[in-house]
Amino acid sequence: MKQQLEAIRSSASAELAGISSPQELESFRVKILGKKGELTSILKQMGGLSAEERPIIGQLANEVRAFIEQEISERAQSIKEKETEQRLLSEKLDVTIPGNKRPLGSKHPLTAVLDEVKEIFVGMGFDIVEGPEVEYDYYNFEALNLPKDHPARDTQDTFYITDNILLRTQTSPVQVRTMEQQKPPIRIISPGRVYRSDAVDATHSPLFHQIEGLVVDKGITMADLKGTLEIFVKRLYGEDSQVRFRPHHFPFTEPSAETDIMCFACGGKGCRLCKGEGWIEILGCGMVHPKVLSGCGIDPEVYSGFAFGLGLERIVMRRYNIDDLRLFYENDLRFLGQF
Ligand code: 2U9
Repeated sequence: MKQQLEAIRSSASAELAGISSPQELESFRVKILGKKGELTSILKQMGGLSAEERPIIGQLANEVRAFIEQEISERAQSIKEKETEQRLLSEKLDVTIPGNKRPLGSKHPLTAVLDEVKEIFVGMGFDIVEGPEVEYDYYNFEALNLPKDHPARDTQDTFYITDNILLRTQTSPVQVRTMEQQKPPIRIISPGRVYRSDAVDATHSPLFHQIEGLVVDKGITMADLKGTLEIFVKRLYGEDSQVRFRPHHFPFTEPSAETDIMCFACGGKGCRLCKGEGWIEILGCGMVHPKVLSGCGIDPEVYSGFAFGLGLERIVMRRYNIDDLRLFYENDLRFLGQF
């Protein structure tokens, strides 16, 4: 029995030296010290020993057990250290390697110019108001003095959802809703998406953006309209810009005008950009029609107002010499990266 114990002790050391994983180590422990292990089965035979032999063998058995436990724990420790060392090696982080540069985005040109326009009007005391893109026929047409037989109301030009619900063709419904809810003075711009049933080409899109404005108060005149829009144009295009107002017709304003800016490419001489005109149209405007005011619950005998509207895409196309409207909606980074 003594020899058996000595043999276990000496073979344990050799066997442990070849063990390199915690799983192997556990199997080894079970093989020697477990319930059915080699050392345990020897201890079970101690009942057959004489009274003199039993304490000697018992002591040796305890020594061998303590030795093997110690060896196992040392081996466990060294396996753990090796593992940590390996992990540290494989997870080594070189903080001096340059990082992966994330390309910074930029504002879409429509957003950039819209932000400029907003800032100019906010600076003049206007509020920015938004409203639904799916509208009632009443807010989009009826309230704006567009009679039932007006060509804009044709299904060829407007996306109808039902007989009286449509995709707004202008942002004017926002102004109508504001007038219904708010007493003058009113000073607002309403930017947003509008929809027309147009086939897509370089200058047409079924979706585009408008910025409309409305001022209503006591004593508002055409002089306020001209002064406000002249300041706007000079802030957007530069203080040297020249502005002119041409008579025009809109059903919702009376009198109405179109506003032109002297061509910034040729200085009014006439060139390709202004098609030989010397002037470029940038927006439409007028004094709000008395029928529109009274329809919105505002007494035209007490109050008057002016309104204007501009197409954002056209402004941005001219600003950056963009010749195809479709580029705005394709999200091609080669295009967007230029702004
Ligand atoms: C209310 C009363 C009047 C808004 C106006 C224009 C003139 C105009 C066009 C510019 C280019 C539309 O995008 S475009 O095709 N708009 O010329 N818009 S006055 O007049 C209003 C709006 C609301 C209650």
